[in-house]
Amino acid sequence: MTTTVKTTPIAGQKPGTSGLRKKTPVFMARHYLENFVQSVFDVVGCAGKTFVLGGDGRYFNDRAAQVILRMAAANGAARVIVGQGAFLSTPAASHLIRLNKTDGGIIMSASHNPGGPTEDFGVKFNMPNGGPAPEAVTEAIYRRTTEITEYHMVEAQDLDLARIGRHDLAGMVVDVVDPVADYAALMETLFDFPAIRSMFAGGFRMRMDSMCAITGPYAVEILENRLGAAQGTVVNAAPLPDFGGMHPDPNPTWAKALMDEMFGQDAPDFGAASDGDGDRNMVVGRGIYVSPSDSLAVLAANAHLAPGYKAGLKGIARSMPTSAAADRVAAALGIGAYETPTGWKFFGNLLDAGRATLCGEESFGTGSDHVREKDGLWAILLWLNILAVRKQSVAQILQEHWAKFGRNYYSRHDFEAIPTDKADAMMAALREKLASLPGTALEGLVVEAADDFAYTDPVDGSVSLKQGVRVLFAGGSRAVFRLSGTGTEGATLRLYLERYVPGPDGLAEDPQAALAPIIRAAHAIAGIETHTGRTAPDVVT
Ligand code: VG1
Ligand code: CO
Repeated sequence: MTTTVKTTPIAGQKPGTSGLRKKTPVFMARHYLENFVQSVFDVVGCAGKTFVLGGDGRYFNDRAAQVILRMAAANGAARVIVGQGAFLSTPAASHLIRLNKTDGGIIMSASHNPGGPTEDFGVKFNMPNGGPAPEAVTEAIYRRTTEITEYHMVEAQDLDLARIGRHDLAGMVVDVVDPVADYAALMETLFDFPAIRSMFAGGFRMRMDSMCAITGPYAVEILENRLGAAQGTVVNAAPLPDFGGMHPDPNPTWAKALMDEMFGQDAPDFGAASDGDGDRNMVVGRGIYVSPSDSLAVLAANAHLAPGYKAGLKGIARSMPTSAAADRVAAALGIGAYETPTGWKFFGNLLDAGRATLCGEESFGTGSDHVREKDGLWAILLWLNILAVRKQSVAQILQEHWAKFGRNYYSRHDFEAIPTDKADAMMAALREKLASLPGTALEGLVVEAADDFAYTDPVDGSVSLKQGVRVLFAGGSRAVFRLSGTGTEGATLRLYLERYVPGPDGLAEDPQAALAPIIRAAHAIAGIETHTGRTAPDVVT
């Protein structure tokens, strides 16, 4: 039986950089999840359609899945493909959407944000191409949340989502599938598994930290079972509703145990970590950290060594705050380089149009046209494939890369939980003075240009304004300022810093030292302390 429930709009259901994210109790409050999901169905249509559903297993994932299924049935969906236990990594969900030619999917995740009864939850809609809904769609969903009056729900018992196979929910087909199998099969088509297997057989050692999040089962199956990495290579491999209290954000701060191991005595050859929903990756060599911007550039320069990319790349896209290291590779390869706003949704058109093959963000996101999300394990496997072919260490590969292309020293400084009004005032003041900045000299640097990044999508012509303030210094250094669109508490200021050194001298400095004048100049220009009271960042990556 279908019931129609009267409701009223709930303020603040505006999707951010990647879906709607709120504190879990907010999502669990009466009508909250239901209003948003009904708004999605009202905008994208539901009757007769097939969707994919899964999430990263965080607290409330299981309950939310049952609610979404009951609503899909009530709205007339024909079929929903669900990962067993309502688990799917974000890239695996993207793959299932594409593989089964469905009408899209709903992913339950707040990604790299902590999970648990008092932490974060999130929901986002992905399109039939497997990618996050573009701004026009998320805007329409948001508008719908502001006018919603009712939602629909069938009355039924919970489905047993632990049982793989076909189920019926009030006439709607629910196919519960193994969350790993199709994804692992896709990886086998892209990478030289026999070569990686012989590398492991030859004694190559790896540490993979799944941070008690969704990639555990994927990493155990692919790295240990299929590629022969030693048992126990994957740690924190069981997904937990609160991520075991970890902050599943793979960076040197939150994946500290991995960093300690990789910089310690008897470090393995290669280390990696991934985030809550499995779309991010951090890569570490023995005694050397690989910045995500460098990782994108190295992967682009070496992708042809993997079977899935042996024909070469069509183009490389990066988000604006990501360093220009990948642009230098694109120039050397004679292929297109694209600069997009932050967030994977901006890569979708370039990938669909065949303009870009590889994409990346400085925030530990790398991916390709195999799906329409960034993909943590994919990046880790591409690194392994390159290591297996080149038979060099991560450190050697990085050093040769910098020797050839020069080095883009890079760092991101995050200032978290700033009162929103103060962060907004700082950005407004900065935007006010942009026009007056060119020509200003400070800290031995001269401002060459300053603007607020605007993007015109080359495929559909859509325009996105105010995507981050850029201060460009003579000589190719820059500082970028933007406010996070994924947080759930106050505002987070992201300060992105970059300096290019062509070499051969000066390629082996500590990034924070190499960037010191730019850091000081950025603080002075934006008046970070005056506006926010902060003198030092909370997280440095
Ligand atoms: C952050 C990152 C951005 C990434 C987004 C989603 O967004 O900076 O590059 O695409 O998270 O990643 P923001 O607006 O907070 O800077 V995930 O792994 O949380 O889906
Ligand atoms: Co993520």
